[in-house]
Amino acid sequence: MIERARALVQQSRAIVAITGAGISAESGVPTFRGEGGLFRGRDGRELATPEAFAEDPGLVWSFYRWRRRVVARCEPNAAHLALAEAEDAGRCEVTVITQNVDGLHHRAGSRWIVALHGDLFVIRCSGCGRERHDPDPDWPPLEGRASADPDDPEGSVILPRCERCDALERPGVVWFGESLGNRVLEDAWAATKRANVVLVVGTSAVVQPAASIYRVARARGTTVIEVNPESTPISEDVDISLRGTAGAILPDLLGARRSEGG
Ligand code: BV8
Ligand code: ZN
Repeated sequence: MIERARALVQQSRAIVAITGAGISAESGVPTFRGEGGLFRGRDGRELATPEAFAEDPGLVWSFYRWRRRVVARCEPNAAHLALAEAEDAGRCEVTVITQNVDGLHHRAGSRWIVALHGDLFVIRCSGCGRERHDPDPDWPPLEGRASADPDDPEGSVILPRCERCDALERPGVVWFGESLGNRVLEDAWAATKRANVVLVVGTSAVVQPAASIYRVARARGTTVIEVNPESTPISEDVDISLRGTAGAILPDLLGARRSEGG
């Protein structure tokens, strides 16, 4: 199967990789599920909602501050690097359509990125919508003292306000119940239509509409290859479903040099 998948990828002129939390698992980024998905005992999916932010913006900002700090310490892994190197080599067009908000594809060097769900390091005003990039993981600032755990001090954050209109600033991500920007979905569909091969990497294929983007490729007879240690709801529906980790399989498929010591 891997030989067939590698041949299809190597002869492709345009590759799309649809990625989820699993591609960042080997970098140590906690996914929403399992033990990593809890913050102060709350399920991450509960906190990633407009309702939670309206009810307790300080708790939601503490959650995102914690994730910014954890992610800032993580490094792109061999899978991110393989995609960036394939794009850089110019042998074929590589577009990354990611559900992740950890910024690791960008830090790996990928440039054609469709960030479906936004970015942890983008801050948006909940009033006027002004967006800015803020790489400082120690932001928003804390009031009072930090506790023993510097990643999650008990002290609450100072709620950030927009310089322009004084409304509360929020994380520049798409929460559950919020619609994705039309622009990102159109970009995702356009890239997927152009692709000869679509890789679906490290996603449980549950969250919509991200989980259905690959269908655009299926409808056109484009080859879809899944990479995941576990089977998912789309495993039966794709051409090739490779059981394994992204860090092991992507460098093999994309013919990239292994990262130093990777
Ligand atoms: C919308 C940003 C409506 C925030 C995120 C019922 C049915 C269908 C849909 C719904 C429904 N009820 C509600 C909905 C809609 C909802 C949804 O899909 N809910 C799900 C839970 C059923 N969707 C939405 O709300 C979306 N908006 O629908 O709007 C609308 C329409 C019009 C007008 C107004 C409104 C918005 C969804 C976006 C939410 N934001 N992130 C933040 O991060 O803080 S979602 C977030 O969770 C991620 O971005 C990602 O999308 C998702 C996590 O999923 P995965 O990435 O797949 O990660 P997961 O942990 O689940 O799986 C990891 C996988 O990796 C596993 O398969 C594992 O085996 C594998 N793996 C592990 N290790 C490795 C590996 N793979 C490879 N290598 C390894 N080493
Ligand atoms: Zn504003």
